[in-house]
Amino acid sequence: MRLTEAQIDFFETFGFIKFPQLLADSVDWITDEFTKTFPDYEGIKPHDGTQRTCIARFIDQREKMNTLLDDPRIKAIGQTLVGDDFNYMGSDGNYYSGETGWHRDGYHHKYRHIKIAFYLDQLGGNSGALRVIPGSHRLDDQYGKDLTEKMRKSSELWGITGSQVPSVTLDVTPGDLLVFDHNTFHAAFNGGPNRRMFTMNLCERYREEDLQELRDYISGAARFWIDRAFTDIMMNTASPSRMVHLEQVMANDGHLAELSARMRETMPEPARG
Ligand SMILES: O=C(O)CCC(=O)C(=O)O
Repeated sequence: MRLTEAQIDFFETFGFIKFPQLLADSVDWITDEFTKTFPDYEGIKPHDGTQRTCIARFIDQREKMNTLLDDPRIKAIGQTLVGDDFNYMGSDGNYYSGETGWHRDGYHHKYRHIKIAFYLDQLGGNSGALRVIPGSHRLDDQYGKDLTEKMRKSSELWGITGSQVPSVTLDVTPGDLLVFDHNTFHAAFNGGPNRRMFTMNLCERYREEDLQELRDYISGAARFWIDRAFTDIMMNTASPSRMVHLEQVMANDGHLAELSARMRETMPEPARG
């Protein structure tokens, strides 16, 4: 499977795309695995609905979930949008509570980073569905620059709340996949205390001269107190074709354990996002 030219062009123009019911046949087992991952994860408090609960390396935790990285539909999204030899850049699993304000996940000029979001509840604009600002991934545009400066000041500048900022709301039914460029501004409003969602992040393979940039990105994972970018189970069960998507990060995460050790000394608990 490859995305169509129309899907690619839509993504490149607007910075996001929805695939309705692409994983409809897998929702039951994915939801079951999602639910089982939280109680099994050491060091995390049960979700009580007052704040976000987040597990990093989420699809890495259980062998069956690892196979999402081998799923032809996920690979087709990755291969079409970030190249045949794309890097898997980790995953997080969440019980969200309440709203998520407007933000970008990155500010990448050279390499495209994408997020694939799996929401496991039916959501609309009044119940925490993801909202995106079309075109906001275009950092080269004056539009993109204006948004960078202004998005956090919507009430001061425009007299409106975050939920009133013009955007597209991506209603979801479990089985849909939402894909967006990390540079795209996104948010969620009116969510309940237990929104279930996990992500997979993918990016273009970095060129040799930019590997320090990749290592700097990987450093960000230290806040989750993890020693390697991927779990042993994800790496040890990898087929040669999965390994294509792991190898560049595996070769560049040697500094993570030391950084994580430092984070453990200064943070009361691993980051929640
Ligand atoms: O669903 C949400 O609350 C926000 C998701 C989000 O910001 C993200 O995954 O980067």
